Amino acid sequence: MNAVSNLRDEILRHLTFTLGKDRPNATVYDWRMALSYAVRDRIMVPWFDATRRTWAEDRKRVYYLSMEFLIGRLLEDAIINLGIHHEAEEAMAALGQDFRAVVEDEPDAALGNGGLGRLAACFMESMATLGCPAYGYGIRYENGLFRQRFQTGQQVEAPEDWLAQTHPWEFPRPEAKYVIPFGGHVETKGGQSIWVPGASVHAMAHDTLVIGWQGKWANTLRFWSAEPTNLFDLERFNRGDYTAAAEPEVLARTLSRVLYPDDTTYQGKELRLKQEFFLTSAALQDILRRFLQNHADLRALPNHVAIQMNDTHPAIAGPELIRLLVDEHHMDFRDAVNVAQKCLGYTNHTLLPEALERWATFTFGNVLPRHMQIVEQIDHWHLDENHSRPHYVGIVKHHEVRMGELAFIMSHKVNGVSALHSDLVKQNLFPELDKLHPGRIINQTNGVTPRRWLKMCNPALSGLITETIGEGWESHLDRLRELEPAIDTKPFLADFGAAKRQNKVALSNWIGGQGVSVSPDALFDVQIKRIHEYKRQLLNILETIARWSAIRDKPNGDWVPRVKIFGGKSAPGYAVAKEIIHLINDVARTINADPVTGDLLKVVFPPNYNVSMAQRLVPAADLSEQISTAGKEASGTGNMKFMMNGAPTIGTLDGANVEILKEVGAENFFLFGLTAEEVPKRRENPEHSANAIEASKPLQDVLQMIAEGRFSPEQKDRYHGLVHRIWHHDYFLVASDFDSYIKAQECADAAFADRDRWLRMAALNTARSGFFSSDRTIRGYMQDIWSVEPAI
Ligand code: 26Q
Repeated sequence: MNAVSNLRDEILRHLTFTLGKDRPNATVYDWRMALSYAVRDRIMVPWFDATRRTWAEDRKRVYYLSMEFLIGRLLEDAIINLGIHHEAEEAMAALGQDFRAVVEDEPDAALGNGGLGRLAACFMESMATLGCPAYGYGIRYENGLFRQRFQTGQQVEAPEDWLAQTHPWEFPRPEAKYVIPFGGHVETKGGQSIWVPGASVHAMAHDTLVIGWQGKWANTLRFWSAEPTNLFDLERFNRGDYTAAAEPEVLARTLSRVLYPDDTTYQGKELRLKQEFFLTSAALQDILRRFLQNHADLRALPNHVAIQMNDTHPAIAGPELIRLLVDEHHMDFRDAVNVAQKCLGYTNHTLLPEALERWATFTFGNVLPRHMQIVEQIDHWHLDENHSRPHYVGIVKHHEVRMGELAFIMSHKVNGVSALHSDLVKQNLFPELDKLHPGRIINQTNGVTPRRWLKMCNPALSGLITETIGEGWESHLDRLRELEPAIDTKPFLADFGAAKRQNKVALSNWIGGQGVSVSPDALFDVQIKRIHEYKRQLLNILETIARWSAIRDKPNGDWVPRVKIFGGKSAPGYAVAKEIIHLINDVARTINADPVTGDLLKVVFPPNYNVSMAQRLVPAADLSEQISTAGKEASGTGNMKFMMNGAPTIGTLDGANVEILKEVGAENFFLFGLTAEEVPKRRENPEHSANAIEASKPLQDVLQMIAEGRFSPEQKDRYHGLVHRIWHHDYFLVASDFDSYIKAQECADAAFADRDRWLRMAALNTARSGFFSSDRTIRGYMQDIWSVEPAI
């Protein structure tokens, strides 16, 4: 009771003295801010303690460089990790406020596109939980990932403005500011290269605190915002060059303005390269400054600093670190390469050729002339060391700088993000470099934080877990295995089913608020992720149509009611993905209005999928759709969230699905489709999709319905192009996997109809999900890549 009234008093104090609001006039926003400040106050002591101890013990620090941190909401996360959830709820109730409404008033910080950015956020939380001294470095985009609306079923983008309101979780650090140079040319004096930049901006730090589980440790997530070095170039101005005089300011205003919303097709935009250098240079200058505060010899840097590159986006870190060491600290080039390699690690997240970063040497040389020289020097040095290789793969080829090869050569470890993916990185992406540097490529299977993705988003199930196996599982997720004996008992399964049902009822109400009524007794089948051809939302919607058609043929059949839930954004310029969104919405409109199928089939696609929406959908899911073309999804992390929350997977042998299947057992997983080995073989037959369609009556019928305009009566030929592509250019093998997918879906229906069997499967998914905690992943990075010890 005392704890509650203390917190209540602190909230009121902030309402009055920080926000200047009188209770009767306070809005939800005011209450959220007051609660946020009261909670934030409690993180200060662990935060300062952690920083002080790291200094005092001169610990090695991890620096996680990422262009994306998809952190979502922070208030409830802080409350959960501080262990004050009950106090906070009761304090808000005592103040006459609805805790959920207050917490949900917070806008998501959407500084990322999807998996890669969310992984960075989970890693930050796990590093804080494990007491790994770490800094995240990112860009403080003024506009995060765009907001999505549907207009006549089509995606429309609007700018996102998370900073429109005060962001209570950051501290501006005007004293932490670095000059970031761009362009210009390089002069040589006495054998030394001197970069004479043509422009520069300032990078200014904003620190966000990251609190670990139980508040035992806290780290810093440092976001850089760009500022003009001088508002107006007076010299140019006085020469009468008025517009040019404002250029530096324009560059600064655009640099940290917006997140690139494309997560699969690399476009080679100069501004993107500038953003990447901006982040990387600011981070490295900050790292060296911190190191030099209590060390003198930069050759010792690798003993104190581990730098992880989240994909190739910060891969300019290699050349930039060498530049700082050689040009500014007068280290010998070979020594600098050696130091940089020992510090750097590179995580690869994709095999898709269209996503690999390559910069035209023209662009690269214009933006970073000194780095262009260094890249060539690295290339020559590496070639010298490995001459006589028949298939030598260089960094610069065909007038392009290949960032994957650069990151590989500059790192002491390169890792993939699932067992299958890491094998494919070796075999397909860097086969030559793997032979030159055996052992450099390793695997670190992704994970997700169980604090946000189980404890916080699913209080019903978390409560049952704690009742069953006691406290402490949140940071020792392998302990979920202790649930297994209970799974064979009726009362536990009944409670497990009740928790799931509670979540489904809550979701049904929310979906009802969006204008579609769904029954919580139906099977909730969920596919939420970015819209991409390789992820095959198309396969899912084709199956939906086949199901609709089958029910209509036999309306009194013994059907298992389904709700198909989709969520996700398409890159704004990705026309094919946008067409798939349109089709899903058209199909939803048609099916949801059909009285024949009624509650037997509903399709919902709530707009603007984001982290907070995922926290709503995942706990209520019965079935997790992970149906990418085998070999294309590096890992997936949504798959792990569903598993933890007791939703079995229907999926292909792709990414981390392979490991999920291994952990949970084949009898608790709905497997279908071609394997990563079979996929390229199938493509060798140019008729593969026509053959598959001709062999499948249901697929023929589905394609016929779409082509006839059944779902687009106002424009009957709307999907002619789409249907034509399935027949003749089906690169992602939707047709080839269709029948096998239908069968797997029928197995899911049959399993769901047997309630006890289903509950057992679902509960076993939770019980066997311990491996997918990001704590396990981070321990792997700490041991195999960073060589750092936990401080707690
Ligand atoms: C590159 C150049 C220019 C502009 C943008 C980009 C860009 C941005 C984001 C390229 C790729 C991304 C994001 C990739 C991504 O999210 N990959 C996912 O990473 C997850 C975490 O490892 C995996 O689980 C997913 O399988 C993988 O698709």
